[in-house]
Amino acid sequence: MSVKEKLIQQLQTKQARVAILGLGYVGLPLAVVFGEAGFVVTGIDPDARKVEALKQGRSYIQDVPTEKVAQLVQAGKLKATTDFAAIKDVEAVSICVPTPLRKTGDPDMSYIISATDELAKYMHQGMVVVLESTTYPGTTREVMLPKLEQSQGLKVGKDFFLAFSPERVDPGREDWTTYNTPKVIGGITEDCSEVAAAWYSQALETVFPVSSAEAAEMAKLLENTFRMINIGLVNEMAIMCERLGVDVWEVIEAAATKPFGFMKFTPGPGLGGHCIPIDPLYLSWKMKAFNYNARFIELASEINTNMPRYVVGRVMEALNERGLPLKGSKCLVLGAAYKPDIDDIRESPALDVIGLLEKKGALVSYHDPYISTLTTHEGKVMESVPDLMQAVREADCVVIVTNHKVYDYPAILKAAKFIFDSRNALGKAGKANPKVARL
Ligand code: SAJ
Repeated sequence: MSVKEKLIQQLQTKQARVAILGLGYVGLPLAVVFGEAGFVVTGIDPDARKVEALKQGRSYIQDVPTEKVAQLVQAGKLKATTDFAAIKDVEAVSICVPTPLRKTGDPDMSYIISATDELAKYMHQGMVVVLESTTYPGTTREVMLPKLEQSQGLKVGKDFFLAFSPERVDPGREDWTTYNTPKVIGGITEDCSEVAAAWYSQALETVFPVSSAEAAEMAKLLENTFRMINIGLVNEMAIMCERLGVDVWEVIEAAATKPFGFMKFTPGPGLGGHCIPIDPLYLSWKMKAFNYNARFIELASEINTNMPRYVVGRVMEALNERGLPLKGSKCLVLGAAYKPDIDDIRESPALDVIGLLEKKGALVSYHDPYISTLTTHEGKVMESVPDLMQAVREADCVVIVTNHKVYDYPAILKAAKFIFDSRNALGKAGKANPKVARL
């Protein structure tokens, strides 16, 4: 029996032991899904607090119920450690580590490199390794493969199998989960694709094999670049409609009645989160090495990055209309998270809006039911105002930045002196209302 056949058999009988490197919002749900499928899973993370929590059967990820973790730990299906040496006793490894951008806009590959260096120390014949972290096309083959082959003199596609499978986790979503979201997977060689797909199909509802790791890496970037560019387009539509004196929200609602060939996106104060603003820049960065300028990505990024400044300019104009200089005006920013109904502030445009308002001399406060405190880009620590309606009444301008569902918008509209609504949170009540201006 070849190494490949033996490994596939171990995977299909769930005898293969699994390790997940990186136990964040991608790795922990994946560890649970493999555990629930019947594998013995060892979660490995340098953060001892995460490891301790899991050992105690506790979840720290919103989407993973503690009961599930406790059950798997109890059944001996889920273990956790900070020690990468645990890899020497497993056959299947999935890497789910962060891939942020540096301040310079270059990819920060340090997490992938350190995880791969650790993994390389313990590589042995009969292993399958899958990278899930979003990255530029070529990472699996150019960065990971040499390290994994050189350390123990193993040959990919013969002694071990290496693939890429993009994570598609959308924190807080309940309809599409790690288990039922279709999973693209592509290997360094055909046999790598086959072995990796054989592993993942034991635990996930739908696996979609592609011919190479690069195809899988690129599929992920297409998914998120598609979103970033369309958000950029609709933001530019908002700017053009304002110049034309046309209501962009009405235009989008009308276009969205088209039952085919159109997908609705909505304008806003900018692009937040750790995926959409960042992933496409991995692609444009990589293309520079091929002397190719990814113009759509650059332009959309420019438009999206400028939206906080555009919103602050509109607030200044609106206050001016009411005889109020922005300088010295009390501005209450409503909603600081990067998107509605979550507690994540990473790359949130609210931080840019607050900083720009303060730079113009406005007296800025914020409220967000999910974000009790925040630190602005300028390093200022702010607390969410304790009494929302009092703050609304006292503000010269309420700037709706993130339209959380929990807000009582009719009450806010009634109590406010003036509102700039960057999300159409007020809906029809905000249209042609003298107390409201909107994107
Ligand atoms: N945004 C707009 N207008 C839109 C949609 C989004 O301004 O029409 C803004 C949001 O306010 C936010 C940013 O863009 O600031 C990103 O929003 P998002 O809805 O794309 O949410 P994310 O960043 O959580 O994206 C994730 C991604 N999931 C993965 O990468 C696995 C993305 O691929 C999903 O499509 C998205 O969730 C989703 O659909 O919820």
